[in-house]
Amino acid sequence: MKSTFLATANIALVKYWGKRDERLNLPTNGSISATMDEQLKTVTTVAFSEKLKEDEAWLDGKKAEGKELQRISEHLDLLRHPAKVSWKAKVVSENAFPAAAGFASSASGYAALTLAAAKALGLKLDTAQLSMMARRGSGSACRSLYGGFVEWQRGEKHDGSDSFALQLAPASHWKEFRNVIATVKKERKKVSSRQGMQRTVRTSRLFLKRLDEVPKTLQEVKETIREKDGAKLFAAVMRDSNNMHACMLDSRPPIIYLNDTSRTVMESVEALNDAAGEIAAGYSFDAGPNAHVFTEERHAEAVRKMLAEIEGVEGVQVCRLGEGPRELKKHLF
Ligand code: 2P0
Repeated sequence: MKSTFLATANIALVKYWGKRDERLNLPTNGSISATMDEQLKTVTTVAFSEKLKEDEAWLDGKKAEGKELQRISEHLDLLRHPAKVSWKAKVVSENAFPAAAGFASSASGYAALTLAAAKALGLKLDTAQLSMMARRGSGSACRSLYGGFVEWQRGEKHDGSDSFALQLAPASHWKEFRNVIATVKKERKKVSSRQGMQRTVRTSRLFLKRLDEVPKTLQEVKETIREKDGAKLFAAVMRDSNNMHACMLDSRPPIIYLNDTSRTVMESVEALNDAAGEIAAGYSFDAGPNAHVFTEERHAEAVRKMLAEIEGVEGVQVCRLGEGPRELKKHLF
């Protein structure tokens, strides 16, 4: 009745921003991501017991309460239901993300929670089914079920049964691929992705144009991954990130996640590409000012040095593609 899994974060190359069903976390469009290595990991132990009266969860040593605990409990209910049990659970989860980096841990968190809970309950589910379960906890979590490059299919059905992730290529396909992450000092209180997406879907007209574009971008990005064409991939990634942030700005009231440091990163990457005479790197930003600069091994050191010198950048780390989640024999309690 106890199981422990490790899962790692994923960063979208083509972004998920918008839901067509908020309860089921069904996206308005498909997305493609790169799963990161174990520098960005979450380890979660789940144990079900007849003796427990309530679910309890400890996240990075802090007891979860209120809405946070409720969200975890509701996720456990999704797994208890097919297992036909009502036992409560104890959950302990530790993030090994760089201190104060402020990375969203919901993708690796809900991936690890889903895998550990399903295993502890003895559920026999395939990876696509587990991906669908993880999606219910947090949309982007469905992509952390696999290593390497991953596509989350939008799906068409109202019940979400065709909206899950699949692997496009394992980490071994592109060993030279890197994500140089710059942690940027935050100044403003952020709008949650959940609220932000809702606002964009409801108020942005530009977003309708984005939805026309994304299927073409997905096709293009899949091809560049297959061919390991860095220049074309990085160009597409920058365009998609900028397009998503343009839709955020087009929302009412506007949502602004980027700051001066993020903009300096953008200009510096453009300058580095100009100097190299090729598109050696491409930036991407999520719901915050941190920068993900995708590149290949031969340019990674130059990108790292460049980012480290930018005012407002608090830390830089070079990540590789990860192999995906795995079960651990050593439990957290
Ligand atoms: C992504 N983001 O594709 C996009 C890009 C942020 C910007 O997925 O409401 O935490 O739990 O489904 O997955 C962040 O959203 O949102 C996200 P929910 P989630 O990675």
